[in-house]
Amino acid sequence: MLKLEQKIKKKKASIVIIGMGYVGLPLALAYARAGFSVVGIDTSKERIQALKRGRSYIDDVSSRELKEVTQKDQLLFTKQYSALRNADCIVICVPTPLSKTKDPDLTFILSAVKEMCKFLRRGQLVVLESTTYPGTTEESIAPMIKSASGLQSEKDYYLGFSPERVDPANRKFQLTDIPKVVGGIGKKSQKLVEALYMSVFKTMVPVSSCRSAEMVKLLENTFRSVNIGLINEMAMICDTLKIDIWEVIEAAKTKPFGFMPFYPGPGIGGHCINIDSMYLAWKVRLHGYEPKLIELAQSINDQMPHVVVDRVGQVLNQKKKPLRDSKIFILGVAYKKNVRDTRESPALIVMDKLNEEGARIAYHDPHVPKLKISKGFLKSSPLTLKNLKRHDMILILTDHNPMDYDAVWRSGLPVLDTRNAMKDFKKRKNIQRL
Ligand code: SAJ
Repeated sequence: MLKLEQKIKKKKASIVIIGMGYVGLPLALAYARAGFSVVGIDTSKERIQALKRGRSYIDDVSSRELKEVTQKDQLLFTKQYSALRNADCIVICVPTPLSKTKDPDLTFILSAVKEMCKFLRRGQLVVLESTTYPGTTEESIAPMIKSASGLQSEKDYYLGFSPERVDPANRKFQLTDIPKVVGGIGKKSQKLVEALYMSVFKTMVPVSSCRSAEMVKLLENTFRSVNIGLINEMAMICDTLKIDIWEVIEAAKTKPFGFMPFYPGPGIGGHCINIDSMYLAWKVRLHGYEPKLIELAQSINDQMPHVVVDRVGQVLNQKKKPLRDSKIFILGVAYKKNVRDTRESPALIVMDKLNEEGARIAYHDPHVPKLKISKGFLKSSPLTLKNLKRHDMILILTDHNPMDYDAVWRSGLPVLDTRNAMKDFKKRKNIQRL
């Protein structure tokens, strides 16, 4: 057994996690609570200061949990990459966004690897968790480390990939309950990556290579993007045929096999689903293959905010009101329910479009006290009957719960409910859905 493997198994291995975001911080906490000595590195001074004071800015990590491990010095935080000198295992959890031209943007990974190479030494294990296209670890990271440090993977140090499967605000699955897919650049690396994750995760899912592990994640999220595209198209088909898509989905999901429900909505937000399939499409195009289904789903999903704006116009029309100067109260602006993240939220597109059409918008979101849209900043407006009644209609874009949908119903205003958030209300004459 490799010396490092023994150290990991005895929890004597020191772990350094680069990137204290919604992936890295919960992972750092999990290792610290398992008894490892962990250092979290982040380039943000504010984040490091907050973490040192035991203040968590990640919903899935409470400040209490954080204080428990930082007080025992099991989990330390620093901006300094020099902390990597004493690391046995290094896990990279930095963002992989899209560039302005919708191509993969690996700048965060490459700058983390560049800094890491200044301190990388023989015998260390490096694992990348950031979602990226197949081939990144083997074709970009390993050669970059070789040229920057002279160290050869599998010989001088060990290298693997393990996709993050953190689902923000998902209370059903604890991080360490979620099976961990692990791939190594060679057999020794594979063994060490497995040993590292086996010390905190309940189930290992070893695959044959880093590129397989990279692809697993992209399949998982492209599966979602394409199925969301399908159900959004089904919603438009049912609207055309005057069929209730929501009733159809509820009935279809009674099939105990071969079906998985997805729900129509105002489009895909967040920093996973929308982006991951574009990473895959970009990579495979380099090899001369033009992915069709991925692109088509993307275009259907991108169309949804505009479908919503058209439907708002129809709802107002039914009341003989033009979109221009109508007052629209928007409920929920986060990209999905019960989160505060508004990155890529379809609500931002809907709100900008409504503004362009001359509508006057206000919003209420208990998780988003203020919001920046093209026209400037808006503050969350109180969800009170009095305030609602100042408007011409209500548009539900995110189905947070709890939320006072009763007040919405009592307002008597026309409601366009794009998430079926008010499905339990029996008297529905004012409520329309996608
Ligand atoms: N959405 C729909 N209809 C659906 C499902 C989602 O319109 O039926 C929309 C959501 O409102 C949101 C977007 O799509 O705007 C993405 O939603 P999501 O449920 O996929 O949530 P994410 O983006 O937070 O995805 C994460 C992913 N986790 C990781 O990448 C580790 C994904 O793999 C999870 O499956 C997903 O959470 C989850 O299941 O909640």
